[in-house]
Amino acid sequence: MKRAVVGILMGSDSDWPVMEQAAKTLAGFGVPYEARVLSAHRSPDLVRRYVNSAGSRGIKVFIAGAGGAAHLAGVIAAQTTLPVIGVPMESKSLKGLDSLLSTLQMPPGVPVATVAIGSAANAAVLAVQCLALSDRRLQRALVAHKRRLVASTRRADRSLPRTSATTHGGPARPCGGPNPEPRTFAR
Ligand code: C2R
Repeated sequence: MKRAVVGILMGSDSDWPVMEQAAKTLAGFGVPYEARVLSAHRSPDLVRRYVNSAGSRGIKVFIAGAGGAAHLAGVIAAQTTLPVIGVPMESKSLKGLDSLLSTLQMPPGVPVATVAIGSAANAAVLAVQCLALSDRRLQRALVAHKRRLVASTRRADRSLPRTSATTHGGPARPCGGPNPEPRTFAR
């Protein structure tokens, strides 16, 4: 088995259903990773030990997911020169705004590249983009990824009712807002 190059860390195993999306996305790009539950609050020494040994073990990028007072990504960033990508978890009381701000609002000199709330898959794509800077295979895989995005958007575009005529005289869009202009341009 290849050595992990991405460390996926999370503050609790309750974060795994979201962080699993990062793992699956990395696997889709053929990027080896390791996933750990480590908490800056609950197991600070383990975080320090993990981060201090990560670079020499081959880790090149960290993805850190945490919720609420989400300090994990920042604490990792404080102790490494490797890039740290933060995933703010959606939280019950504040819907993830607490996680977002505590992951994102780092002091000057210690950045955490923060993705949207719960966007673990995007964190993985960003990690792949970091790795692709020195990896031609991953550069090609990212180009293919962009092509898939275009193809899926085109499919969605084709399946939309185009004009009021195609929806039997009803509104072109359901619920509420003003009808959009009929889209009559050629594809
Ligand atoms: P539990 O579900 O275990 O109670 O955890 C976790 O990321 C999780 O979203 C609730 C939430 O606490 C978060 N947590 C942090 C940190 N450690 C755990 N924000 C940390 O070190 O930042």
